[in-house]
Amino acid sequence: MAAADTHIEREPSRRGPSGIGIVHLGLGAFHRAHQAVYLQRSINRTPTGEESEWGLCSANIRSNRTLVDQLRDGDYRYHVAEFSDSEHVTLREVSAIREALYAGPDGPDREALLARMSNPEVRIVTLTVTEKGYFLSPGSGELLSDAAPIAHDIAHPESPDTAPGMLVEALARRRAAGIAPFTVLCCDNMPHNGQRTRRAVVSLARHRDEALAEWIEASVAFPSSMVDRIVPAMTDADRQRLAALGVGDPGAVVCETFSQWVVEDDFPQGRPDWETDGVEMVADVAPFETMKLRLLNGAHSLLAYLGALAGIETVDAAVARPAFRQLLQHYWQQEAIPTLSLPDGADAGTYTDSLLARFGNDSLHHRLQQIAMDGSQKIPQRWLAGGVERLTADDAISATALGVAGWIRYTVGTDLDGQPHPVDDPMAETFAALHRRHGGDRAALVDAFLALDAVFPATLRDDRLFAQQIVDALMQLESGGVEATITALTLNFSDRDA
Ligand code: NAI
Ligand code: CS2
Repeated sequence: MAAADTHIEREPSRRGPSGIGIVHLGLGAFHRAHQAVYLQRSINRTPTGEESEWGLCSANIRSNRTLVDQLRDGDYRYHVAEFSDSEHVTLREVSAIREALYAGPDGPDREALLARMSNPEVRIVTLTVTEKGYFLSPGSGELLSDAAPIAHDIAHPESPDTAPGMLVEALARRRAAGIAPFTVLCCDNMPHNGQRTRRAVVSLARHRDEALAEWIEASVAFPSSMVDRIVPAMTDADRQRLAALGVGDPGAVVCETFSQWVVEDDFPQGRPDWETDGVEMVADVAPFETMKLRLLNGAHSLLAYLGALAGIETVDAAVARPAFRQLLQHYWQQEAIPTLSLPDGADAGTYTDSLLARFGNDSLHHRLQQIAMDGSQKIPQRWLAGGVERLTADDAISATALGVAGWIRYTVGTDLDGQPHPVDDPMAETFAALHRRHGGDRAALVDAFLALDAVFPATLRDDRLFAQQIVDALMQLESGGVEATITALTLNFSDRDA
């Protein structure tokens, strides 16, 4: 895209003095484009000469040490390039991050991070460490205490490697010093993400000290939140097009203009006045969370697996095809929307129409491969929880069955033309073993995947009609291709927006 054709709005950041009141774990693209932007709005409103108390210390504990060093070298300033379309972008400067740390197992900053989290000025810890970063079984929600990083943190609680481990150690230090705890705010795409984070932290603490676990249970707030902004992983092409706009900072991110944050208002130690900056503070996030996870993320995952099998690269390229739009409408109207208790005032048709427009934004280049990663951690809340509700009501879930068939085929590691793609998932080795053992028998393969109780609830595992639907869809995909299979599924379905 030529810079000259682009309408650019520039939003400089105000960088007044700021204390550090929030620690964030997971200094990734989404954090830089979402939570940090809301905090920048708050800082920009702080009267000149006054100090904001809500500056950020943002840390990685798993990857991307380079970014930490680059942010430090760049005085923590970076740009968020918000594209409404390929000709219109807002270049928003963000300087809300005041400290960046790399506290990975091989990193220098673990003690600095724990000290910062134990500082009484820090009153909130937020997280975007991906669904797998909590080491909870996607199915049961129980702590995976046998997972190597968790086993490490059980054995070495004062030098943790995991996000739950960092939280437990910091809380233990605050308790020992008589310092009030911080509020823990999860910003990952999980249902009831505050309760799930609580479960991971309390379960891990229980391995260490029952009294500490009880104290956390009784004293620490874990509000849930629903977060929404499409922030694709940066590519070299993104960096080149930002350079053409005069943006060269290594921390820059590309995203859509849409942004939403709905947060349960439970912050005993206080919080920024987020309402002023567009955050919706509510008593119960669940209706917002379930709607978004099943309608946006559930559709994303359908596009990811079925689009990838068809050799399609990006979200916007997939929804440009009528068959894929028909599939989404079928899934939304027949399978997902009937399971929802919508937030007050929300209209499902308006919401899904807006999703199609957002998915069609061709300036984002949102790769299906990124969405396809970690499917074992995503499909339970995106498809399967709603699927259980529909099957219990004796309603067919053919689009969900097609999605599962597409996911199983995707885990082979090639598209339908044999083109390879990575299978980036904590359970990738398990999947490979199942394909080796059952690859020649589609029914046995599907039963073997359905028997993965970390992913599939027993209701779905035991439903023979659902299993047969998956087998049929898998064979249709492999014999007739993706779009023919979708068309056959949706043939008798009147589509509002095909
Ligand atoms: P990213 O790849 O840019 O960053 C991932 C972050 O997670 C990195 O800081 C990495 O160090 C950390 N991480 C990964 N595995 C970890 C582990 N096992 N333990 C601790 N930290 C770990 O990805 P991005 O875009 O920042 O997304 C992160 C999460 O944010 C997503 O998984 C999702 O839950 C949430 N999110 C992302 C959106 C997006 O469009 N990118 C939108 C809404 C939510
Ligand atoms: C995507 C999400 O990568 C994925 O799994 O479905 O990151 C999606 O972009 C966000 O949830 C949008 O808010």
